[in-house]
Amino acid sequence: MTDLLIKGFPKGFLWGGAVAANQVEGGWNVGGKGLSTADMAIHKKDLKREEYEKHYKISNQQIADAIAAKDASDYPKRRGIDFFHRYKQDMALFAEMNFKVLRVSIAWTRIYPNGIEEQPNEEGLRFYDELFDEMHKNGIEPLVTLSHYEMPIYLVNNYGGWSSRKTVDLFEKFSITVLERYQHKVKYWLTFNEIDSLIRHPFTSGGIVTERFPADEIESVIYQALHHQFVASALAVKHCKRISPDAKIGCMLTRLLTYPESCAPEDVLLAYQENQLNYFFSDVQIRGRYPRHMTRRFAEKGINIVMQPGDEEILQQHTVDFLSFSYYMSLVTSVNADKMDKVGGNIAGGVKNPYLKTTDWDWQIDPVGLRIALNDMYDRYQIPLFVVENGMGAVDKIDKDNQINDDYRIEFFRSHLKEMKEAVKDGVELMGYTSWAPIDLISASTSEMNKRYGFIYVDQDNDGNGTLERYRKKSFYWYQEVIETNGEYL
Ligand code: BGP
Repeated sequence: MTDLLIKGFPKGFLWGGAVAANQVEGGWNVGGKGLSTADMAIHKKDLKREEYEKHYKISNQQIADAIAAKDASDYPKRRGIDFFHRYKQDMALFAEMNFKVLRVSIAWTRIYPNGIEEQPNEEGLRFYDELFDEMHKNGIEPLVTLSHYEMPIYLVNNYGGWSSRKTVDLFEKFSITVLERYQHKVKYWLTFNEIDSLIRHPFTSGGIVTERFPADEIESVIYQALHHQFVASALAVKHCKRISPDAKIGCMLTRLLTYPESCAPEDVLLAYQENQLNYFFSDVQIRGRYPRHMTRRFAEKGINIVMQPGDEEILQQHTVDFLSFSYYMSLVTSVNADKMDKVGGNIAGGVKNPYLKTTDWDWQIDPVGLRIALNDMYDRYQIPLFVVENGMGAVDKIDKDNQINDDYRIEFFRSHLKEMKEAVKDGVELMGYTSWAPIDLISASTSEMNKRYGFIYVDQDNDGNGTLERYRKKSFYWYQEVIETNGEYL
């Protein structure tokens, strides 16, 4: 038995990084690209960092103003970090760090600018062809997310985004187009980024403008939209299996590990229920059905999911091959939360954990939580796992010689990777690890540039000033060595 003891990361472990089209590409109005929800995200400079919800929130007026705005100045996601033009240079840097995999997403609006066209936009398709070719040239395997926080604004304004069943059909068509086109270039696919996030930011994840629906119906609308994404995800799995039988396709969850604040059974039960709710999203995509506890939750909230005949079979028949997830923080809950100190986080806030430090953006740093989460997920599902986002946003200082000594970032990753390695030794089947993000990019929640995640510094400020030059941070060399030694050097 002891000869079966796992000593560390398996051979072929997929080390790399993760980005999303709308946060890096830029080129918002070139190559035939249509306007997306991400192009509506104005940088609200007057807001405090911790007011995440207000950063996300969008009104009819803001959408109209954004559509009328003809440049990128107030809309940082329109410019990204100009990856659209500089990806070759960036790929060389990723290769220098020894990347085996890079997670990217495909902007739906590059392929179908309004989501409804008969024929796909060849120029957009060609861009991703060239991007994937460049990855392969550098020995980097693409891991591709079909939907990462963007959709055509046309579908939002004409159909109500994911609240409409019609969006399922249009997304299915988009999925088939790209699965067919890239079948010989992409072996790893993800369906929806953080599918659970629809309940936290309905516009960013689902194209739902809340003021367009009666306030007392909005929760039902959101869960209906989520059902549509579950069905669309299952259909993408179905087509992936048909088109590329050897490819692997996974779902993607924001893993929000929640601890009870005390050992009072009421707190333990509450934490249990919050974890159960977090797993609802992966349960559907892995087990192929809604968990029974949701029936009670829906009934108590007066939510009635409308299913079309055949939906249950679709969910049942087309489950994913692996579970990928993001892990940034852990949470604490209590029945007495109202009276307790709180922490921020755009993902979720909650009660402050006195044992943990926080990032510059008040996210609780919990490496041991990653080991717990990995073990817990693997025990639950018994399918391979993939960490596809983990990292810390920080304010970096660049000195006059263009050096960035980001020891805090090295410490963040070192502590998390050590715990991840322990989980592998515990027996967890783990396919790979992609840091968020290997290069500085535009923040999903606040559209800031100064919230830096990368091993590579990008010379651009919150207002879009800068040369866009790339500089290697100290953490760049550290991660390079981690990959070179397959995680032995930590
Ligand atoms: C995840 C998203 C990413 C990413 C990350 C960090 O929820 O999938 O797109 O941005 O969070 O969040 P932020 O950019 O807001 O710091």
